[in-house]
Amino acid sequence: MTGELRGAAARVLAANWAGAWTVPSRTLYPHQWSWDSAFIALGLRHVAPGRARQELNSLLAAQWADGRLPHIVFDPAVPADAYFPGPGFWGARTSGLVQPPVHALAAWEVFRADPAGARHDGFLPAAYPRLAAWHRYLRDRRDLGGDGLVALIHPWESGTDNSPAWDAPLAAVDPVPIGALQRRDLDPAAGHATAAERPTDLDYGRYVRLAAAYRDRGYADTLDTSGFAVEDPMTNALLVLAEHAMTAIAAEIGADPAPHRTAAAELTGALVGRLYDADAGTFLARDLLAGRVLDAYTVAGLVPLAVPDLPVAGPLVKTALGERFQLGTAHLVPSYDLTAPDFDPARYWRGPAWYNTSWLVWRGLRAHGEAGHAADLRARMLACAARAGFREYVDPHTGAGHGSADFSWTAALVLDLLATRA
Ligand code: 2M8
Repeated sequence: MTGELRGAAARVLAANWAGAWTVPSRTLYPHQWSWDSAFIALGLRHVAPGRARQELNSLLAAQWADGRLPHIVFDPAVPADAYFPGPGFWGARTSGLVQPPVHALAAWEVFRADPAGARHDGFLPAAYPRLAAWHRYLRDRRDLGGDGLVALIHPWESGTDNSPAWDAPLAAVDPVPIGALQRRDLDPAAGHATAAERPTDLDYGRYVRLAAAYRDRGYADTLDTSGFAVEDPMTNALLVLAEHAMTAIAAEIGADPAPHRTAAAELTGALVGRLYDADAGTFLARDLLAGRVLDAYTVAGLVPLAVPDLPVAGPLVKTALGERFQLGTAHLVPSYDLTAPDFDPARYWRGPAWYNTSWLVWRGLRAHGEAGHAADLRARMLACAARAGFREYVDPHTGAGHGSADFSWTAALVLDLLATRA
């Protein structure tokens, strides 16, 4: 089975290769997405390390002068109306939003897969200053709460776009009228998703309102002009991992690792101090505008388990094993609390289980000495992919596949799991 699965996963990535990067899916997502490319590179490194470097390089080449890495880089060869909101909406060749910072981790792992090839290409010396500027943008410009954590100004920035955690802050946003939306994600002619699996029109109206407002104020990152501002535990945890990776990258290329070690420690302290809820046994996001904790149990609250030296790993594992996430029984790690009345097994980030967040929890289990649970989760992820194919996400109760087929990060992370035994 292993050889077949590996071959099938590599074929998905080959079919989705667009020349210098990989599209997340040929149907739903025809451009380059930021954190998708990082996960894709983590898998590609096992079958085509040169392509993995190209994947990251092409994203880094789209970096803005202020350091941000855009959440989507549009392919000029793709018709302008193939995805909404596309280049016409943004008036640029990229979106102006960002996504979680998985890139430095990916760059380091891509280097380790083929040090000779990477050294020959000058991969890390070229990537390092760009990654450092990216992290500086997040830490300086996006610390909207002034407490040392990154704030997100749009649900799309979280990667878990439709998370129930965002319902309360989104409720305050005036939606763009449905008639004005040109949703492409629901177009059946283009082989797209069913409405029951995607965000509602009301949510889309709010996403578009927030994105247009950010664009129209020239991407100014200020709390008082943001209609949405949240501190997300997953984004901040991933920045900790990214700074740990920068420590290793700096050492490899002869730069000073100390600032990255300091940044990782500071961010870990702020993450635990500000977003961990001991009573809940998980990390919870915070709404900066309303000054309240967003008390939805989501997978984003478990992902900090991937942070090394996390002082609260024990209770977090307990929460993952408990009734809300049912690690060891569920198929992968559900995106949302299985016991919540509004849990939905098929709708976007409101219940289904995804491979990237499950892979991060798997890494966390390994990092904190939970080898048995890690091996079990790995086996479940591989079994699901073997049965359902490389689907975008799965029903955590049945393992049935949902969303796009031949989804790139699913194939990539399966390759990574296959390359790692435990
Ligand atoms: C989903 O997000 C896009 C917007 O960025 C969409 O719904 O159209 C999310 O799952 C996000 O995490 C992912 O990066 C993107 C592409 O796979 O799709």
